[in-house]
Amino acid sequence: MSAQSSNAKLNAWVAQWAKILQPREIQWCDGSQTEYDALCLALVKSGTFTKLDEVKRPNSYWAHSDPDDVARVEDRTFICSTKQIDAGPTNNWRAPAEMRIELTALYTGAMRGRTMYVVPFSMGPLGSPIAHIGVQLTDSAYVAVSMRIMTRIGQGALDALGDGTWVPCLHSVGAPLADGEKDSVWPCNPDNKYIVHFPETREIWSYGSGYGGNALLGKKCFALRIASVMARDDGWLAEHMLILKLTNPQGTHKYIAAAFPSSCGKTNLAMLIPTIAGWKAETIGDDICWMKFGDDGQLYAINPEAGFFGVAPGTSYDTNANAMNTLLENCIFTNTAFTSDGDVWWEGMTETKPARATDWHNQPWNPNSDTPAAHPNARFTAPAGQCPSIAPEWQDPRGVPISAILFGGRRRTTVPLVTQAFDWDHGVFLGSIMASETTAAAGGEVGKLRFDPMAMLPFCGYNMADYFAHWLEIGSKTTANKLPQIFFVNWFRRDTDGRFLWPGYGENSRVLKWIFERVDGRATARKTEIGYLPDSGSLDVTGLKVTSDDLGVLLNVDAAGWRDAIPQIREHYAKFGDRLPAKLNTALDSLEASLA
Ligand code: SAT
Ligand code: MN
Repeated sequence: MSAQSSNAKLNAWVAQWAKILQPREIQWCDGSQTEYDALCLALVKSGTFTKLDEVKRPNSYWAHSDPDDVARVEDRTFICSTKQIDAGPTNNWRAPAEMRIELTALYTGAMRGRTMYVVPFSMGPLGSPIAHIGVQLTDSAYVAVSMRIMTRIGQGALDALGDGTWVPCLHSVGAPLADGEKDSVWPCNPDNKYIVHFPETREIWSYGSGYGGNALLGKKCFALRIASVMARDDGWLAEHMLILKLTNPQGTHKYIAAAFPSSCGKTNLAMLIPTIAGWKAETIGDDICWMKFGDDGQLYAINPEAGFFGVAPGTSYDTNANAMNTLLENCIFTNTAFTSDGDVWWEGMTETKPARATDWHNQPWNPNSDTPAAHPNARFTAPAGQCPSIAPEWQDPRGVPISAILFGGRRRTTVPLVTQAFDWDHGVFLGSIMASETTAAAGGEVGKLRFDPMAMLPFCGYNMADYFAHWLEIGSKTTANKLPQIFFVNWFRRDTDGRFLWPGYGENSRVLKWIFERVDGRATARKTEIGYLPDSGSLDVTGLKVTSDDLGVLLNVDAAGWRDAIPQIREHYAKFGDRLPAKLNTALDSLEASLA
């Protein structure tokens, strides 16, 4: 059965693009299991998918991509606002009219020989006042089935849309097929990728890539870049944050949102198993958080997604048992290894490596091979509903009230384990000066320190200075006691030999406990130049194997390190010129003065 739309504008839009893209046929996706299974079967036939052993991992598939299509491409990502200044200094900008001409030329005939899938989807629970609808046109069946896991697709989304407006999302892998031409296993156009956003008209045009955030347009393109613009215009927040529910031994719970750059452990934190007795953590979302004000003046959050697109390498029963148990069935694995017994494997999954496997290049691999079996940005695509730690209210259309917001990056030095901001504005300041070492989630050098404010550097759809102003503005929309408290965290501190000082993973529950109790006004803290830090004794370290020297470093203000960072922060701020909110410069001046 194919989905049907009575939205005349939508039908006209689809027809208009079909004329340009010239697909062999058009398939409206209804989101049913039957449709999903048929598409997966077709992907097996075309060689894109290999079905995993039905007993070991039912209803699951392995895919390996083109080696030139393995991650987000930030240098090919564009914000096409009318004025360049509105894209800001951190985004690539191109004039919209020019970009439309350039891409329309590429889109012309781009779907020849292929099916165009029309994928209506809801970001957020169907009908939630916090949710929004998109429709993606794509010539990739891999993308269509992935969208079914990652979002709520099909007739339900069309019904929620009614005759309303949607975010149009165009996607082509840019690899038309001539008559009788054999398709490649991972069609794409590596030398011609475009991930384009038109913020003023809220449109997404993507071309040339079939991987992750480049192609599953509901995720970074819509839920962050376009949604951040919608949020600015309409007074809410669209953020690169996980959402976690934390319950104390007395049965009281709070919801926490936390921003970390890609591949810095959001999925692990979202599914963490506390090591401290009596505490319970549950998952609402692992990547994106949309927050709108409720009638009571509090910020309510939904996870706009319905699945996890998580980094596979490093995921194991030790590091993230809830993720491992989410992956038991109904999943797609991309760029992991495929084992000789019909399952998947990646570095860090098990201590013993499989004796034989097929690596992500589709080549024979064994433990003596000198290349990794899985690509460092290999991913699992898994339905959120099958995560053992998923909170019962994860699809509550009203969202969940957020009590605390965490900002964190990968920092070897300087940044303490946890710091509480003095107030909302100071928290925005801390978020704006966040920096992190780069990871394999995007093309480019790995391990390089860069400013990544609020973990939104690659995802903010407008001028980041205006984004800071919007955050400050949000803080003035309600009374201070209704705003989430803001914290700055760093699990990644190392000593000079590169050894991690903090064990991370489940032990991060100790930090979450301190945060929970700070929000309640119970845990004690000392006021420092950079914010409130845990008092000696107020961070629960019972049973923890961390030396007091290491703890000292983790909870110390490295005044010299911060002093050294000030010129870099000034340089970072200078990029924004006079668009930067004055409050942030004032906060930096007072930090500098206090450190002197
Ligand atoms: O953008 S992706 O979804 O491919 C991964 C990420 O960067 O978080
Ligand atoms: Mn992400």
